[in-house]
Amino acid sequence: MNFSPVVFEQAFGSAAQLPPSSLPEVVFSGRSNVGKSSLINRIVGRKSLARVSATPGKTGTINFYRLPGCRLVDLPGYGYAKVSQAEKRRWSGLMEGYFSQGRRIALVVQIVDFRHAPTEDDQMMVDFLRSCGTPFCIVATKSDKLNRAQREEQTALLDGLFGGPQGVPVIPFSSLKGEGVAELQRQIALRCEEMAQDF
Ligand SMILES: Nc1nc2c(ncn2[C@@H]2O[C@H](COP(=O)(O)OP(=O)(O)OP(=O)(O)O)[C@@H](O)[C@H]2O)c(=O)[nH]1
Ligand SMILES: [Mg+2]
Repeated sequence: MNFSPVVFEQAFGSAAQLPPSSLPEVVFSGRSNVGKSSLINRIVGRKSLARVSATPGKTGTINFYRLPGCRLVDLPGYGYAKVSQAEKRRWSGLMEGYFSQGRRIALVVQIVDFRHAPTEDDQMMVDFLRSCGTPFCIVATKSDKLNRAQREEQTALLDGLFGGPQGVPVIPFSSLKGEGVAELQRQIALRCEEMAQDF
């Protein structure tokens, strides 16, 4: 699968605006500031396709990027404490809207911070993904910030929570260094090709 001919399509501020799925969708989910936009840029090999920010909560819309064989969907990050109740409601509306439309989701890339234990919100998101039976994988990003001992400890923690024989792939990742890029691209291509047969 070729990731370079990617184009930004549209940003949606409400779920009602979303067009029906006409391509398999690959969804990027994670808490605010975890590194979703950086990861998208890295897997498509573009420096600034998705906006990266030092201040959390920058991606407040559902953003669609189009590739020949799929759409990449950048969801707004969750769990940022400093947003208003109204913003939180808008976020829930967007997420519930997106996931309740029977969209053709090839893969959800659930992104967590490799340095920390998954937050309650991360765990809720994973429980939700499990309950709807959507294919997903876990990406542990910012791997470049861990030393070897921390890495071993965090790997054991994440494998215990999400991996194992019945579990999902847990992919160590670094947008800075490029670790995990090829493996994630492989997962995306695999799921999209499987789903493409149904379109
Ligand atoms: N060292 C390191 N820093 C990273 C990595 N990924 C992201 N960052 C930094 O983390 C911060 C947040 O990155 P974004 O990609 O904007 O995160 P986001 O999840 O899209 O954030 P929102 O859209 O605001 O929710 C930025 O300062 C990035 O430079 C990584 O793999 N390694
Ligand atoms: Mg973002």
